[in-house]
Amino acid sequence: MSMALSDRPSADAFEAAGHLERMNRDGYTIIEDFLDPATLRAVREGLAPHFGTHRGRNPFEGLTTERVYTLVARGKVFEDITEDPRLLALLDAFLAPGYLLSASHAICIYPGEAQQDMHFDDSFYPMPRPRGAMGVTMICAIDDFTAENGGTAIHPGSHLWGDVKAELAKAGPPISLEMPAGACAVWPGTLVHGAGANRSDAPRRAFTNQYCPPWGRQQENYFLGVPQEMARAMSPRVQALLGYQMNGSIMGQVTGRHPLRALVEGFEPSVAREPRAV
Ligand SMILES: O=C(O)CCC(=O)C(=O)O
Repeated sequence: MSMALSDRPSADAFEAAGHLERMNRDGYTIIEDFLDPATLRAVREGLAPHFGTHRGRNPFEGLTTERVYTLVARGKVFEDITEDPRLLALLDAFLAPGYLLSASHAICIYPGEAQQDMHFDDSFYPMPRPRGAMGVTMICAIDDFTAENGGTAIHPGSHLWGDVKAELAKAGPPISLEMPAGACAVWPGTLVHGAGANRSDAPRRAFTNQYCPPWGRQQENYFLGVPQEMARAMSPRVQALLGYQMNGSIMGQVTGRHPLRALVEGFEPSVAREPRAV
């Protein structure tokens, strides 16, 4: 189920300034009413068939945690959230125009899971810290986040840290991100955090979208992961967020043409038709 156009959230009544102030000062902000009850229900229903089939493959994914990747292509509700105007208003302040969706997945932390290693989400862009954010993360609670069930462990203010290892060694314990189901937290990719340990007797479900600069490599390869017929049916903004856009006049071209041409029905790369050396 997806929202009717008229019910879609708008950025008009959204107080971006307060959120941006908190992101800059504390390294994160919480949008309490991010999902209305109908959208939260649609998210739960959309994810139900995917949960319960596997576990993470290493301690970072979480050996008692389940992840469902490429969420943006798993339902209209996830597409709509990916281009939510309130979220885009915050992204606009941190990332250059033409920013991309880098990762989109659901995370279910089962009881007994240990705390994930502390990390920051744009660490794979190897520019020294302290620095501005190269990415922005949104994590949305599908179940209430509590200190017991794995609410994300975060170090407020750590987005300003230089040497993360040295700072972690002298930092006190992290705080737990506690928020109700349907709320989301947004932070610059420099915030030091990790999924919390789940000491409760119920799973903690969430989903997260990460965004990166227009010149950055995305974590997920959406050209291969999202079938072209699905991408063709997405909104122009979501197509652009997946990478069907140019950055300047060169980056993103497909054999010298705009990448949106690759979404035209029947598209075949020109090299498939043209002479080829032996
Ligand atoms: O699930 C969470 O609370 C955070 C997960 C996380 O930070 C990650 O997997 O990179």
